[in-house]
Formats: sequence, C-alpha cells, structure tokens
Amino acid sequence: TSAQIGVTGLAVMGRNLARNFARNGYTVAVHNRTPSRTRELLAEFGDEGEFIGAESAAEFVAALERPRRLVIMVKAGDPTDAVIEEFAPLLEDGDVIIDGGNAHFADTRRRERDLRERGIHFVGTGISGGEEGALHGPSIMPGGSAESYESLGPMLAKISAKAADGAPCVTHVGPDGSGHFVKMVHNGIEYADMQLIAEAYQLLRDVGGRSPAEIAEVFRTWNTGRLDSYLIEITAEVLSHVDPATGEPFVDVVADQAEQKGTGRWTVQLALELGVPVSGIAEAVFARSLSGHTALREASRGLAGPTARPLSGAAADAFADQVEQALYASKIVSYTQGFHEIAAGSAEYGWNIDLGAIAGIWRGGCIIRAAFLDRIRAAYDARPDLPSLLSDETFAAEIADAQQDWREVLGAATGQGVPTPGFAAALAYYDSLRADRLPAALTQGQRDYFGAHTYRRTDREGTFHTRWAGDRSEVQM
Ligand code: NBP
Repeated sequence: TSAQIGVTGLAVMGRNLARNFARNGYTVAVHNRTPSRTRELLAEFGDEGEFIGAESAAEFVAALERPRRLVIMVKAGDPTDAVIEEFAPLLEDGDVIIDGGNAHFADTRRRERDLRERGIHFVGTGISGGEEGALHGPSIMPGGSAESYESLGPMLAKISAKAADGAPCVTHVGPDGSGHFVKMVHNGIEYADMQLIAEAYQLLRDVGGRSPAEIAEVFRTWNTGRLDSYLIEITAEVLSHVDPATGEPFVDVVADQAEQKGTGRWTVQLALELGVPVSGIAEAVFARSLSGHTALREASRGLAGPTARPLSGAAADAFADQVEQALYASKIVSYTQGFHEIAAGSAEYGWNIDLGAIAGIWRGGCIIRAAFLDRIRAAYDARPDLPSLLSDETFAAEIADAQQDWREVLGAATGQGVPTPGFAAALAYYDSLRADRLPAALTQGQRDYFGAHTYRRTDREGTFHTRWAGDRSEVQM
C-alpha cells in the first residue's frame, strides 16, 4: 500500500497532525530527522490508523502515492529550507509540499516561486489551534495553486475543525504566501483580543473591586452572551485557578511579564509597510514588550498617580456591565483593523482573498474562535466590498449602543490610573474614523512650513504651498 499523505517533523504538532490524518482513515507516511521520534509515534499510536514509518528521505518519498503530498512540520526558518532541499530533488512534476509551520509569508512566497519553477506545488499553510487543535481539528489556512488544492482540499476539510453549522474550518485562501499571511494576522488579532481581556480583568479588579475568583464568574457570564469565545472561556479557567503551593490566586503568583514569539510583531511590521492602522494590535505587542522591561518598571515605581477608589455593590455591578460594552466595542475595532490588513495584503499581492470565508474558517479550531465570527462572516458575505466592519449596520448599531459606556470606562480608567492601551487605542481609532475633521490638516500645515511639503485644499483642486518665510502668499504648484 502507499500513503495518501506524509508528515515529516514529528514533534508535538507534526505527530498530532499525522494522527489526525490516520484517525480520519488516511494512510500516513511518517518521517522525522531523528528516527527515534518516528519509532515512538508508531509504538504509542500505531493502532490509531494506517501509518508507514520511514527512516530515510528516500523511503518516505517512495511510500507516497502520486501526486505526492508531503506535510513539513518542522521549526520555522532555516530548518524548513533544509527539509525542502532534502526532499525536493526526490520529487516529480505535480507533487505537493505543504508547509504547516509558522513561516513568514515572504519566505513562503520565495519558496513557492522557487519550487514552482521546479514543477512542484508549494502550499504554505497556516495551522491554528495548538497541539490539541492539530489532533482534534485545527483551523487551516492553506495558500497555493488552485490545482494542488483540488486533491488536498478534501483531505484538509476532513481533518479540520468544524464550525457550529458543520462547515469545515478550511478554505483555499489564495496563491503563494496568502495562507501564512492570514495566519499571521490571525495571531495579531489574538494578541489584541488577549490584551483587551487583560485590561477588562484589571479594570474589574482595580476599579470594580472584585477578586480574581469573582472576576472569573463575570467572564463565565459574558461567555454565555455575544462575547462567547475560547479566549473568554480560558480566561475564566485561569482566573479561578488557585496556586496549590501558596493557596493564592494563580494570577497573583505568576510573574507579570508576557512573552512573545513574533507573529504579533510581524503583523504590526507588515501593517506599517502596507500603511494600515492596526493600533490595537500594536498596543498589544507593546504592552507585552513593556511588561518585560523590569528595570525600567522598577525605576518608575514611585511615580505619582491617583489613589484607586474601588466600587462596591450595585455600582460595581453596573461598572462590570459597562466593561462588557467597552470590551465588545474594542473587540469589533481589533477585528476591523485585522481584516483591513488582510484586505490590504490581498490587494498588494493580488491574492483576491474572500474575507467572509476567512471569518468562516476562524469560527472553529483556532485560538480566536468565537460566536462573533459568524456575524463577521455574514457581514462580508452580504457585502464583499464592505469598506470596514464598522460600516456594517449591525456592528455600527452595537457600537452606537456601547459607545457611552466605553467612554465612561476609559474615564474611570484614566481617572484611577489603570492602564488601558488597548481600549484607548480602539476608541481613538473609532473617533478618528468618524470625525468630520482631523487635526491632520494642522500636521500637513506644519509639514509645509518646515519642509515645503505642500498641501491640498478643501475648496479647490491642486497642490499648494505657502511662502512661510516670505510674505505668506500662496502658490499653486
Ligand atoms: P518545533 O518547532 O519544536 O520543531 C521541532 C521539529 O523540527 C522536530 O521534528 C525536529 O526534528 C525538526 N527539525 C529541526 Br528543529 N531542525 C531540523 C532540520 N534542520 N532538519 C529536519 N528537521 C528539523 O516543533 P512544533 O512545536 O511541533 O512545531 C512545528 C511547526 O508548527 C513550527 O513551525 C511551529 O511554529 C508550528 N506551529 C506550532 C504550534 C504550537 O502550538 N506548537 C501551533 C501552530 C504552528 P528532530 O526531532 O530531529 O530534532
């Protein structure tokens, strides 16, 4: 027999992905640089389905039916190139390499171009959902040729997560780097979601006067409403956990320094290059970075601030409701920014990405899965050319309902000195977009003053400059 799919790289992700294919009835060839990992997989999980263990690259390739489909699940970066160079010479026209690692989309574009010239399809595939997702059903974001997706798509659909309506959480995102690009923005949105939740927690604690266990209950309630999502659910779990060693709330014994692996930073770097304001995601990346500056924080500890006056009783309950409104409104803004970046990337690289389909495949399996994504999908399905999620009537109406509370929460936060960079950036974005006039007019005037950068006028066509150093008369350029 031959295998319909192969997986090379059998650390946590690759191993679980291989098991997922096998459990779904596919014969899976498995290979790893260090062969002991392959043997371990066969010994521990060999009875879950049909596996063909391969110890060498040649054996692995020979085990695959044609066109060969081989999934690479190794550490992203140089290891991916090393593995491609090991296997590509053994492949034939029409074979398909699927990179399921967290590659930067620019690397994926380079690899795809190079392999296409050698007659091999390269499918850069974002996979979200961690270890558990890889085993039980991840959200899958493949980018590559339409031809390769014909045979690969049904297999990915089978192993993917299913949304509540049963739809598989996979779609052909578009050509070359589009899948990894969308995965990158997914992670950026994940950073923003996590930051907003963290700010909500801090507000409920410092302003709302609640304990972590009480806040866990608040999140549990929110999770039954429009904020229903994986991240809200796990937030309640983390907040209600008590440290077994000290009996203290777990959240109080964990060092308050959040680390990062880089996909959030990539999202912001790309947004800067594409000129897309993703201020919420940027604040989330900066908040993690600030948390790690321990010396700077230590040196700043004595700086002046207001005294906190925690609420209680009915006022605390009312405040919690307002925080829910602020969190929800800010979340709409984060997704608005993330989808703007995907639309901009799609336009820049000619990917023709269907934004509704992306919202659809994030409904299950991935870290940002949420009931809310169903509505984003519906908004883009109804109007694929929607300029922004904020221009969708339903979201606009919800923000209209939330905005006063959103402002009052930020008022309380600044008044009591609780940092809320995510909430604040989201509101500033919202107010900037809806403003009739922005002070950008003054900025442009300053630019003309010191650098003769010129300006346009509201009342006439053309480009103008004022002779600031001379008689201040205006010239048309
Ligand atoms: P790791 O990222 O820890 O990579 C370990 C694997 O890479 C092992 O199979 C290792 O082989 C192999 N490898 C390395 Br390292 N260098 C190699 C080389 N030069 N040639 C051949 N193989 C090499 O594994 P992971 O955590 O399972 O993640 C796999 C990929 O999936 C990564 O790109 C990751 O970013 C991505 N991802 C991870 C998650 C997650 O939750 N962990 C989620 C989504 C995506 P060895 O056994 O011989 O050392």
